[in-house]
Amino acid sequence: MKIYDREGTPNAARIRIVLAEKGLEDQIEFVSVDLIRAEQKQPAFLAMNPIGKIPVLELDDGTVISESTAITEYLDNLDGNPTLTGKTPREKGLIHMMQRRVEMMVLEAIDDYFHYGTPGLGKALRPWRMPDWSGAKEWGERRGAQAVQNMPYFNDILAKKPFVAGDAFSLADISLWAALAFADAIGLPIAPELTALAAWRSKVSDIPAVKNRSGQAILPEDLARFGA
Ligand SMILES: N[C@@H](CCC(=O)N[C@@H](CS)C(=O)NCC(=O)O)C(=O)O
Repeated sequence: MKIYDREGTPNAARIRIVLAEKGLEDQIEFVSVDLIRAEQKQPAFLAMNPIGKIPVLELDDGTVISESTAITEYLDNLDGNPTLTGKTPREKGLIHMMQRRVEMMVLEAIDDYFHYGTPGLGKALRPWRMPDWSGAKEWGERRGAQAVQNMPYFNDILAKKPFVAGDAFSLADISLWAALAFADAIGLPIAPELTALAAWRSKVSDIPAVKNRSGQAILPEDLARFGA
């Protein structure tokens, strides 16, 4: 199997955690995609994923699966023991719901802040993002504020439950961990009063599949290096 991604980005981190948790790392060939030079927007990549984003999983028979959640579902079910996306209908429903809340309330808002409120991946990608860039920065900043405003929701959940979707570590935790690591890297840390969220994050950071993984984004230094 091949995974097209760019190490250090939040969605690549999600899949790499899943691979480690499922013991599948040695079955994957990683292909690095040059996001700053917009390789993900070129015809060869768009033929695999018309959305123009990493990660993409390519199976040995040529089947292509994109979207981190879909890739996770595939990988999680390979051994017939889906520990990350739920075994029972109840578990599946709750994990799906909570992970989607994480994406909508935090991850996607942080992503918008990164791409519109900061230099993001550089100017080369702007034509694929918005035809007219005026007002983009303000909108991006509002999305960042929205992500920060939504963090207490997860703090309240984690004050009552050990993990985002209940008693067990799941895709919902992986998504929230990656979102918060990304947020931290671009200057949106967890507020000090959100103690349950911070405690949950340090607990999840100690899980072997997560340990020592950074949620760093592509930072201004990278852009400068690539002259973007
Ligand atoms: N919904 C997608 C989001 C993927 C995504 O946003 N990928 C980012 C990297 S973390 C990307 O490819 N960014 C490059 C771009 O937007 O051009 C998923 O869950 O896989």
